[in-house]
Amino acid sequence: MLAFVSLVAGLLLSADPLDSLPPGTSVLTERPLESMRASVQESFGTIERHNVDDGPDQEVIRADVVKRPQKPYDVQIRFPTDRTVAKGEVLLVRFSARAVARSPETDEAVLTVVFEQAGPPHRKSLSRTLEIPKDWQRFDLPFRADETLEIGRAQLGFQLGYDPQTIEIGGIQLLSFGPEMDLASLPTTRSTYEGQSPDAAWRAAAAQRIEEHRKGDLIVTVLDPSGSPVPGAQVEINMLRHAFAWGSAVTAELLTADTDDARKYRETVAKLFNRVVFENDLKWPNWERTEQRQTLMDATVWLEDAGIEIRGHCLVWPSWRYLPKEVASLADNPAALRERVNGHVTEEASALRGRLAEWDVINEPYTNHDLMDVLGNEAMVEWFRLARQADPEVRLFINDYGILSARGRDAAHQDHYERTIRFLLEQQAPLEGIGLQSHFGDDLTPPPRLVQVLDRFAQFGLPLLITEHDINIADEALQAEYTRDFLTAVFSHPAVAGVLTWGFWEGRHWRPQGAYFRRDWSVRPAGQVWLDLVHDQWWTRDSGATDASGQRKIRGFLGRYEVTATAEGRSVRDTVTITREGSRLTLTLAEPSR
Ligand code: 9MR
Repeated sequence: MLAFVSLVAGLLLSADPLDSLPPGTSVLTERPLESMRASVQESFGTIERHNVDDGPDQEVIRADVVKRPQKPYDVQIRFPTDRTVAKGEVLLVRFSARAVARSPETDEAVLTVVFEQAGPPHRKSLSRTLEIPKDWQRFDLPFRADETLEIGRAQLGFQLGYDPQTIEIGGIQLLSFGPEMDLASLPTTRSTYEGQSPDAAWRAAAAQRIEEHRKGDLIVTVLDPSGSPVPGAQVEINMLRHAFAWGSAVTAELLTADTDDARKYRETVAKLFNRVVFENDLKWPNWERTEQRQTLMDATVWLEDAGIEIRGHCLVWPSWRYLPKEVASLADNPAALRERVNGHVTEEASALRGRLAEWDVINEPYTNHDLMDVLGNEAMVEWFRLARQADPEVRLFINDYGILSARGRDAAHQDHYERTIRFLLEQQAPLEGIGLQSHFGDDLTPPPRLVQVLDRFAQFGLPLLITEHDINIADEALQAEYTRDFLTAVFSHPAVAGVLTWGFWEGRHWRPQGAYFRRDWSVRPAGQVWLDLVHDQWWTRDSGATDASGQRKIRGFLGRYEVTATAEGRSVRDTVTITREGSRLTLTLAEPSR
């Protein structure tokens, strides 16, 4: 019977080639709308069944959001599974949707589709945030189940709690194709973002800003031993190092270990990056493990020798769960707690004095504020002052997530960050830089929006740093495309001082599919984008002859250069830094030897 049904379904579906799917079994009840569970508080909007005459079904679901709740899942429809889903099974969510009304403020309509555990912690095998167009569009989202979940223990969810919007959803199916199915053979709706097209308007503006803010003029003058200009001298100008920080999170262990992977790891770090941040080694609980100090110090020495700057992450991550366990036991004793935290800031910052370029003094204060809840916000000011006393040269940063990511639409998070920065500056905390983490899922922020958010945080006149960039999506082509656009947009913004990716190798990455290099060290397309942009397109190499006045003039990316001039069989070489103000270098050829 089942085979017959899928055969008939297959025949019907094959009318449209886009529709054709291999035979699968439904994981939902026969009429999903009957088993639907809607959850929404009245103040946020309504969810109703609704009849349409041009939709995928006669009856669809209409969600009307009138006010943005705190979390997307505060407005949600769920469909419990009607059979057990086994780990490794290949599934496909298919549905159609249209936006009847878009957010008046952002002109967007979005929803997140999840396949997850039906109860806490709601672990997800699928989570996709999609932009919904004005007219009905069908979405196909194939995925593999990460775990076995008995009938009813998993659910398909549509989260709609974004800015005010009205979205209709119909034709909902969740099909299983068993474990053998090739995921890539199923239809997939790719994520898109505004500004993705090759002729999008923001590109020319970004290219112009890059030309203006990221380059400087260099005049090389070649003189003979008597001080006269030498026309026609051959001059080679080679970039050695970017002024802009291009970096990654690293682990002390792999910077010091004696394995093939560790050697490859170090080689890659030295080739790709001029700044790094320890992913975990400097966090307070890790720092307390003094038996690991030697590895950390060895890694630091290796980096110093390689000329790679180090940013410290992080002195205080103010949530009990990120602090050493016994710190929470001081929650009822503010004086002791304050002393313990202050003591730590002074101790760690002093121990690393002179070795770090930057410190994240505070990490993620929006979500993590247990310490401030007990000690007051003034405690943050104190941590900055103590860090400054302990290490007068290091640049002091604050760092948070959710500012540029997720379409740059988390207004509450952004507002809080702005308020916190303003508070610290008003209190004269020595805050010198603003970290924007930039972890992305598939809700990719349109590049023009990135620039808007960067403008907002540039108002303080402090350097902005992209501290933890990654794109955790399976679609490698899209990942590469967005890597290119993200790097271009942030490099074009004059307030941005650098970009660090949160790890680069799949063998050591918190989101392995986000890594530039696969486990076997083959490069993913996104990694190739980094190489092409940072080491080619934005890297200056010049070669040519001096003009009649003995000069060679170029415009090059800001950074350090090696310049070699050759004439009449003699060569002279020196280094120079190209700055925004423009630089000059005079090379004097030696007397010919007799
Ligand atoms: O990638 C880090 C992971 O290995 C750690 O287990 C985790 C907890 O210390 O922290 C991760 O890094 C986080 C960073 O410190 C702050 N921003 C979010 C990062 C990813 O969770």
